[in-house]
This record gives sequence, structure tokens and C-alpha cells, in this order.
Amino acid sequence: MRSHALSDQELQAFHDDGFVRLGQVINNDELHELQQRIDDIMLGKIHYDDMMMQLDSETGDYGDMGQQTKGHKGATLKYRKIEQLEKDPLFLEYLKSPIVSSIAHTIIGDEVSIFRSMFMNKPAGFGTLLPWHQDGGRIWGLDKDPEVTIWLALDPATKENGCVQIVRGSHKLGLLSEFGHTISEEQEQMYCTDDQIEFCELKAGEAFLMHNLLLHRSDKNNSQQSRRAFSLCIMDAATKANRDDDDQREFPKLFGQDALALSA
Ligand SMILES: O=C(O)CCC(=O)C(=O)O
Repeated sequence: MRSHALSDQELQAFHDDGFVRLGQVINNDELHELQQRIDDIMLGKIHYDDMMMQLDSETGDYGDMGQQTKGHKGATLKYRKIEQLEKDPLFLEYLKSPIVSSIAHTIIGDEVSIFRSMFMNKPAGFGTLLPWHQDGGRIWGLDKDPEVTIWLALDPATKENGCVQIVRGSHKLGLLSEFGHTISEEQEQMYCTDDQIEFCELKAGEAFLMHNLLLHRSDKNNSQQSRRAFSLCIMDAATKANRDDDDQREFPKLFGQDALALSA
């Protein structure tokens, strides 16, 4: 795992651009272990009954995805999302790695919890178009928007297989819709023009850091190479759920008092 801390230049770029390439953060052995582990979870060789799992859509349309509910939904590599991966000891090792710890402590502070630790997949020749959006707003059901997402490529992420696309600096626009998530067509035309879009191609094992208000999207997978990735959103542990149907929700503590611990 990358052992050196977030540098001053990286921190500055996070604030200025809302986006920073972190380079290689796990080595090849660690990468292969995580690839194997996520495939084993998808194929049901390792079971976690209480992880949220969602199959990809059959049509590639965003409105057409399977329900995201607890538990396994069949032995297939065509999952789109798997959440709560902090329950898996191997993923937890990465969550506790020096670079994640340094980002958490530098940008957030000593008491840090996990909003989501999530596998995001575009299966080979499959995948769903994810429209332009920001990661915040009322739909997130929190009393304060988180700011930090660390996105780790578990496969090469390319234009062909649906790498993340961003508009650098767009976090400075603030939240574009109070409800959050997707933006309007007019906003897309205004802020996401071709000359502003960057394709975040990465090698497997590389990661980037992204501000949650940065505009981003990703395409379907038009190749035979899967696009597996692990996206971690962390936040100040004082952040509380505030949606009526969800206000009892607790967020696992990653760093600070009573934080999740690595198994001995
Ligand atoms: O992995 C993707 O395609 C999109 C990821 C994303 O929206 C996120 O990590 O917040």
C-alpha cells in the first residue's frame, strides 16, 4: 500500500480542482487479492448476508437497474454495486491503509466515519450509464454533505470500459440542486461541455481523490474488459442521518474513538 502521506501539493489540488490523482496506492499482490475477493463475493463463494447488493441493468439504462437490497442475488459477475465492504477484512485493510488515513486526518480530522465503502462495477460488455451528478444534497439524507471520495481502480479504467469523467473545478459551483445527485439538462449544457470534460483513465491499483461536489459521470462498458472499482466516501463522524425513514442509521467509524479494528 502507498505509505507516504497526502502531500501539500495534493491537498492544494483537492481544494483547487476538486480532483487529484494519487498514483499507485496498492501493489500487484494486494490488487490481485482484492480482485479475487470481490469476484468471490459476487460469485457467492464468500457470503455476507447483510451487504447491500445490486445487479446491473439489463438494458444499460440508469432507470432500469435492479433493486439495491441486502444479500446475494445469484452467482454472476454482473453486479453493479456492493456496499458495506468494510465488513470484509481484506477491504478493511485497504480502508485502514496509510494513504486513506492520511487523507482522512488531513481533510476531515481525527474522528472519521464511512458514508459508503462501495464496489462500483461495469461488467464486461455491459454496465450502466451514470449521468452527470454530484455526491450530496437532500437525497443523501445527511445533516452535512461529505466532501471526500477516494476511487480505486481494480481494473484498468479506460474510455472504452466506462472510466469516470469529471469537470475539473466544478465543486466550486456548490450544490447545483438542493435535492442533490443528478443535474438538469440546462446545467449539463452549461457546465459539462466537451471541452471541459476529463476522462479519468487509471491503471489497475491507481486511485484518485475527488471532492463530493465535483460533477462526474461514467459511460457504459463498450469493451470486453470489466471495469471494477472501489469507491470510498468518508466524512466527519459527527455527521448524522436526517431523513425521516432513516434517521436511526449509524455510520461505521473508520478512525477515532471506537473505530473499526483490523482483525489480529
Ligand atoms: O464508478 C463510477 O462509475 C461512478 C462512481 C461515483 O459516482 C462515485 O464513486 O461517487
